[in-house]
Amino acid sequence: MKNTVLKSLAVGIAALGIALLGAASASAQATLEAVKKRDKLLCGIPMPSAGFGAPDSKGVVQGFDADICRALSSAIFGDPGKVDFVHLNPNVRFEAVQSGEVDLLSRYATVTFSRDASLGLDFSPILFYDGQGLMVSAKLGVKSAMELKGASVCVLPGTTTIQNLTDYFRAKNIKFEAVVVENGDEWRRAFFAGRCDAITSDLSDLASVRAVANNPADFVVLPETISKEPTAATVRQGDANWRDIVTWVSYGLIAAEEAGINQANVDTFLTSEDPEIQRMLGVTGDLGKMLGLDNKWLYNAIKQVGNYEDIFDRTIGPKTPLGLSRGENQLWTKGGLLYAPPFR
Ligand SMILES: N[C@@H](CCC(=O)N[C@@H](CS)C(=O)NCC(=O)O)C(=O)O
Repeated sequence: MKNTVLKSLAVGIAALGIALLGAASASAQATLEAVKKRDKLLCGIPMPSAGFGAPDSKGVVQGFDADICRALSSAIFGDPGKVDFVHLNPNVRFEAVQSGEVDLLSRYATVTFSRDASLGLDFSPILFYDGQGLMVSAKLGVKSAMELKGASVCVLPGTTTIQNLTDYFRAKNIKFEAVVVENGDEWRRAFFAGRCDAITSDLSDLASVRAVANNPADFVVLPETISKEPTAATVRQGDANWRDIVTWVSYGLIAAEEAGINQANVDTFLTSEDPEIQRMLGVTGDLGKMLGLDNKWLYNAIKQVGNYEDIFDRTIGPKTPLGLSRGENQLWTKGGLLYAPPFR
């Protein structure tokens, strides 16, 4: 009798455990399910920002950040076009993730300890290694940040930039005046109109600002890099499956470049005898299914959007108006920092 009670209690507890596990994995799948049900990915990107996410003459948003979301859309839907882009000012971007207004911020934020530990956010692997710099008008004749004593500097609120600049200049005993401009467009305009002596942001962002100037040669980026700004995609904390999807699509773009698989040649790799390439492209194994996606998830992303290099070169690389070189954003095999774990 006693035994039977104990047994049924044990069965009951086990059933409860399984039910709880089910509930946990159901809520853990919430973002992917919501995205599939909506038939659209909601992708947070910067305010129109050349090279990262700005509409072209036909109104199609082009840029590195836009393409990261297109790659995700391909991995989820087999179609790069199922993305709605939401342009967000830096000071509202994290709330937009927390509230579910967007499914992610695409490569838009620097990974920092406090953002990770206190804002209910998680990050993908680093998609772009950057650092903060300063840009001035060439006519100012300034050659170094050390010459900016008493200068006014245009900054965007809700970014890492004001704190970095304050810390950097304090250590050097340089006083400056922060001119805080809420919106990206006005921030650029304020600088071009001479409302501040210098503008500060991530170096890639300064290249983007310079690229849209009437005459880019009128502006000079100073030689100092004053911080580390490793940028990544940002997701809500607590949805492990969604984070895995954003993580492995990011790694997949890098791993494809390392394997020599790009948008133009991906089909020739479908007959590759390399077991890792077979798994990556969904020829063998179930990697896609493990993420809740089709096994062709990464094949579709590469075929429809490209590998990391394709995206970089098309949007911000040496042949674009931003003219950025790969630098740290080169594969580890070529002296850079981009490294993807194995696909097995
Ligand atoms: N990486 C820094 C700076 C962020 C930042 O300023 N990002 C740029 C885009 S990469 C921006 O929003 N620029 C304003 C604009 O382009 O409109 C952070 O995460 O706080």
